[in-house]
Amino acid sequence: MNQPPLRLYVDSLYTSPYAMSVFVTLREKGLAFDLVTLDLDAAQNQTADFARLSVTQRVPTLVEGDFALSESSAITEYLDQAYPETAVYPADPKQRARARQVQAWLRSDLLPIRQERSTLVVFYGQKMPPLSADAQGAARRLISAAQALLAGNPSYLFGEWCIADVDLAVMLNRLILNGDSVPTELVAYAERQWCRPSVQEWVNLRRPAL
Ligand SMILES: N[C@@H](CCC(=O)N[C@@H](CS)C(=O)NCC(=O)O)C(=O)O
Repeated sequence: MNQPPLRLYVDSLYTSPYAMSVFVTLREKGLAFDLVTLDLDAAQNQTADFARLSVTQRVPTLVEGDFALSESSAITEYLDQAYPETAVYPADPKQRARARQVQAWLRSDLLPIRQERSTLVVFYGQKMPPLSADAQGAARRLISAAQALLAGNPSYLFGEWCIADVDLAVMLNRLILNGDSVPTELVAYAERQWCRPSVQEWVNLRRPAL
């Protein structure tokens, strides 16, 4: 395929679930890209150059020629429109909208889980203390929403794999990989998403020691 050069900025620990979502999308679509890491602890995302590119000073940021875009779900939606050959969203408009709903919800809600089960659990095998009452409430909401979305235990949210499956599996794995209680059918669902080669590639990136 003749494509403009693509560059993806991600965090140097490879722990950003948002960067992972874009990385997996690029891999699923078979698009060549350069992966550039920024050390967020050293504030490399706050340099003037990156601020100009990203607007938000956050990773992930995708650069395609003279176009740069941040916000992971905006990037994955853009890539799906610009490079439609292999889709990462459902074709059906209602299912596609539902996939966007799941992505937006995972990014805007469940804050206590994101705070108390950072992705260091998922990508560095760290173990965190027991969940607070707030986080237990968020975990209950996550589990009941996931069970409703996955009623009948399908392999994927919408019949075929889509990028929202990866995002949901990361959120479930914040709990599962810490040893928190999650129903077995959701554990099996998360494991299924984790086996995907594009996901394994991100999981197995060589991470610096902390
Ligand atoms: N809603 C954003 C979240 C991006 C985000 O939170 N990025 C974090 C890394 S996980 C970041 O760049 N943090 C650095 C900072 O905010 O200074 C997305 O989906 O891309």
